[in-house]
Formats: sequence, C-alpha cells, structure tokens
Amino acid sequence: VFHNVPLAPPDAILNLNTLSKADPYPTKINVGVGAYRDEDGKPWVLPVVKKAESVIVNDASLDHEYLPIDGLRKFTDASAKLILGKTSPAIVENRFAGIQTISGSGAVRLGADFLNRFRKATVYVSNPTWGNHHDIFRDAGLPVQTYPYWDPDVRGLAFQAMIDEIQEAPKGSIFVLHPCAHNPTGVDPTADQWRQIADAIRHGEHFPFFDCAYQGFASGDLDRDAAAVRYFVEQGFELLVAQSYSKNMGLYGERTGCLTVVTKTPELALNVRSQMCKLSRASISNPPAFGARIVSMVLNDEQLFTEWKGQLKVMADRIIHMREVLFETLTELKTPGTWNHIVDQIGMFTFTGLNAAQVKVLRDKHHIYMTDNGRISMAGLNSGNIRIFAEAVDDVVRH
Ligand code: PLP
Ligand code: TYF
Repeated sequence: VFHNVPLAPPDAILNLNTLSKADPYPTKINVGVGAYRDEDGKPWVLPVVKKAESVIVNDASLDHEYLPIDGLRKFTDASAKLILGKTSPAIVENRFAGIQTISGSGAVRLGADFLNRFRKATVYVSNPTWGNHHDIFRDAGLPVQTYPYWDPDVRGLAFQAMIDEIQEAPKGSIFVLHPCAHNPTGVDPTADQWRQIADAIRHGEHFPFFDCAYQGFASGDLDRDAAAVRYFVEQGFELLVAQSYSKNMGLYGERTGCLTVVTKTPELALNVRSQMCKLSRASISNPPAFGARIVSMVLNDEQLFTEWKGQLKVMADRIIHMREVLFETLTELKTPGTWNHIVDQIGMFTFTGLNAAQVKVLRDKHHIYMTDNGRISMAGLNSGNIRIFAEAVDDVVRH
C-alpha cells in the first residue's frame, strides 16, 4: 500500500528547533521559530493566563463536554470585538460571525475551505510570506499566486509593484494580507499605503483575507495593530480575518484562534456561520475548550484585560529593546552594510538581509539557527546572547 509514498522533507521552521535542541554547543542560539522567549531565553506563561487557568481548573461548574461546532460564543464574540473594535459598524449592525478554530493556522484553513466552496478564485499571497500560506491554500484546492512585497534593494516594501499587481490581477481574486508585523519581513504598509491598497482591492473587486497572528505584538497596542482591518471594514468591505492567540497570549500549544467574517447584512452572517459550521464539523467536529476559556476570561474581564495589555507590552517592548541593542552592537563593531532596518522593522521578526550561504555558516560555525531566508526571531535574543549573535553576524558578513 505504502510503497509509493516518498519521505516528505521536514518543516523548515520546526526543524530548526530539532536541530538546535540536538546541538550540545554551550552558546548555541535559536532565532528560528517565532515563539516568545524571556530575558532568560525561556518560554513565558503570562501571569494573567496563569490566573485565568487556576480559576478554570477550580471551577466546579465546568466540565469536559463538547463545545458547540462554532466554539465558545463568549470567546468568538470577544475575539471579533478585539479585532474589529467594539464600535465597529460590523459589530453594531451585527453583521459578523466568529467561528472558533485550531489557532491561526486553522482559521486560515477554514477560510480557505470556505472560499474554495463558495467563492473560488486565485489566492494572492505576499512574496515572501509565512510558508504555510502556500500549503494551506493549495491543499484547500485554490490556485496560489504571489504579489510583490519585499524590495531587497531598499530593504523595505515594494509598494508600487504591490499596487500594480493588485491592479493587474484577474477581477475578483483573493488577497491575503498581514494586518501587522508581516511575517517574515517585519515591514508593514503605512496608514496611507493601506488606503491605496484598499482602493486597488475595491477597484479590482478582490476579496481581502486578513491573517492576524500578531495583534498587540507589533506595537504593544492592540488597537493600532488592528487599524488596517478596521479601515477596510469602515470602507464597507466584506472580509475574512484569521486571529491567533499563540503569540499575543502565549497559548501556542493550546491552539486557540478565531475566524471572523464581516458581511453586508446580519442574515448573510448567519448563512456564512452555518456553512462554516458544516466545514468545521467535517474537519475537526468541534474546537478545543481550554484555551478558549482562558482567552474568553481575559477578554471579558476588565481587570484581567488591563493586566493582559500590560504583559503584552512587556513582550513587545523587550523585542523593541533587542532591536536597539542589536543595531547598536553591529554599529559599534562596524559591521559592513546598513543595519537600520533592524530598528525600522516591527513585530517578532527581522528580515536581516543575510543570504542562504551566510545563514549556513552561522549554523555550521557559530551554532546559530535561523531560517534560510535570513529571518530571525528577535525573541530568541536577550542581553546574555546578543553580543555573541552580533559578533557571529559580523564574522560572516566580513568573510
Ligand atoms: N499566520 C502567520 C502569518 C503566522 O506567522 C503564524 C504563526 O507564526 C500563523 C498564521 C499561525 O500560527 P498559529 O497556528 O500558532 O496560530
Ligand atoms: O515561526 C513561524 O513563522 C511560525 C511558527 O504549526 C509556527 O511558522 C510553526 C508551526 C506551526 C505554527 C506556527
């Protein structure tokens, strides 16, 4: 039966964890996977999450029954409000629906399955993008193309080329957009550029699909990081938005996310919800409860919500501080090249501009693990290892 099944290559990002774990070198550094680490290089369970957890575990009224197919309604409603804003026209007019998903990945997949069934079109993802976008949309049955995003010459957004591609794409295409903290480049459009992107998308009658994995992580401000999505909604777009609580609540393994749809009318929102339920039923039956209970408690309790915002800012600020220190250290070492993009980029990642050959030397000689495209997770750096990292970069750039 299985003689014609070839071995698949390991996942490019997760494999870095495996390689790094197996490496006994004392000063190895893992800046591969996008997962937050504290100053000691350890995962951080947010204190507000711990607090919610202990309430949940001790709540005698809770059981392990199934959730509804579309998940915990308190969670999905709060998630929609978090991304769209409490006063969003879509919320006020009740023309939205939220479906609980297996984190952000599951939300993208459910959205892809839905579009494949009801609005099939070519999907445009940014070049480059989170690698899984290609796989998810392809596996859902949709043709995938890319739109220009990163301009290596200016180490920034290829804005005009992006707009040109949106204008040239066949009418009614699907555009996947990162609302903040673009993965892997760390480069986001400005507010004015978002306006022009929205105009071009409207003009092409394209459908916007936002993938929001880093709300609050980019700037430390939940509202600011949601501004692009909110602008599109204000402009009257119907859209999908995938939300993940992996990074901003540190719930990676709990697989907690939401797919929110904004429709023209409340009736359409009900219809879409019912079809999303059918799709979800056929893939996961119903979503996991624990993470959703935690998030729901944090989002719906004013005191806990305030605590969360403070802890979110701790993570965002530490990352921003690491950017400054890395930039200063490379400047002090007089490392050839320009490095200001390290402080200009935002979110979890820096797209360093190091090439695949340099990345390989960093891995083989310096025991530093990053993806082949030169992306580093800033959270992997801390005051204990940042100088070692900068000196290694200096070494590979000079040789
Ligand atoms: N989308 C993007 C752009 C991401 O960077 C990530 C995670 O790194 C995800 C989605 C999904 O992550 P998760 O499935 O853990 O929510
Ligand atoms: O570091 C990144 O870009 C993410 C991390 O199932 C990740 O890809 C890895 C595996 C996964 C979800 C996210």
